[in-house]
Amino acid sequence: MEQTVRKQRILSGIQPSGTPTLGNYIGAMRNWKLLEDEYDCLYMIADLHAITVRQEPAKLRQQSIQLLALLLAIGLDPEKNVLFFQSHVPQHAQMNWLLNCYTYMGEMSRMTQFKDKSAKHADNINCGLFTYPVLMAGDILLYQANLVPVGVDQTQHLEICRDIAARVNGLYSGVFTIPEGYYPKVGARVMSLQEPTRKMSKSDADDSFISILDGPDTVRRKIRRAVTDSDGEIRFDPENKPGVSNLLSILSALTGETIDSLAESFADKGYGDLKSAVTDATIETLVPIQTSFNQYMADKAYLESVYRTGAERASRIAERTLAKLMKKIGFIAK
Ligand code: AQP
Repeated sequence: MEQTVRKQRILSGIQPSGTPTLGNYIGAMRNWKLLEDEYDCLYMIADLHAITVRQEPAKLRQQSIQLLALLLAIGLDPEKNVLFFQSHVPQHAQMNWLLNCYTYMGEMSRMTQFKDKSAKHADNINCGLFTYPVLMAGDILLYQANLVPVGVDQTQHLEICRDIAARVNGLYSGVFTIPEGYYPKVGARVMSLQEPTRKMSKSDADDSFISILDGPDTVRRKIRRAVTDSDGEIRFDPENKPGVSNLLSILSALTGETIDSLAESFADKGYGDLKSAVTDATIETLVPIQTSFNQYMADKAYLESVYRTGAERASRIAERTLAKLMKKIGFIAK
């Protein structure tokens, strides 16, 4: 008799806190496409996470719908992948409360993203920013995800998710699958063009990142102005030459050539040559995505059908896990 083996499940997400950067694309989004046949994938637009930092309502709506169009534009098939808005699946907020009661203040206060973002938004250090990793843990655990494809900036959050899952399983056996991180080999941490010792972020100053929707002239200008150093030598040395190393990593991620072979072929060239190669590779990557993005944005009814179906499919899975945990904790079933 033929047996059907359930594919391993993947959950990942991205916040609509701006337009995705080349870092989001290389570190996370483009890998999602590579996984869609082998895994059972759910990709979420993490709008609940986005409000840990103040968002302008009209802009948040616009960025959210644009992000959905971008996920389609990078080639994600909405039949194979469940694409949804986090706020459309209420189980995320419910699970968040439950898991908050199984997470310690000390654990949260060690999170580097909390420290970074509190420093950046000193006027709005809210409780949501503090418990962001608990919401994220719930996102993953609700779907019993086996793998979570993310950039390395999320390693600490993923570890906390695993700790919380193990703790809950220790109290009430067999509730959650313990997930593993899935990191890209190249480009897991794309750095800012202006401050190459910090990661590239979509909510930072405009010149520090390339947005997926930047046109060729903007890409050219931003890469021309990217910070390098004054010794003029092209080699991969992130500690002493963070700007040049970042450009080499981006080029490697976009062209598929190894960093070593790129460093060798640029060894007797200047920074201008390296920058123009990075510019060409970036434009070549982004233009087809932008063309497809514009087509999806012109069809709002289609986008709506994708996110409605996505929320229904996600909700069905999430409800099973939520109900299981609530029963184990001791709540009376509805
Ligand atoms: N610079 C980066 N290099 C590689 N991967 C990155 N990711 C983010 N920045 C880089 C990965 O992108 C995915 C989605 O991230 P997110 O939007 O959920 O949150 P984030 O990590 O906080 O991304 P940003 O761009 O820095 O957003 P803001 O500015 O709003 O905080 C994740 O898998 C992340 O690892």
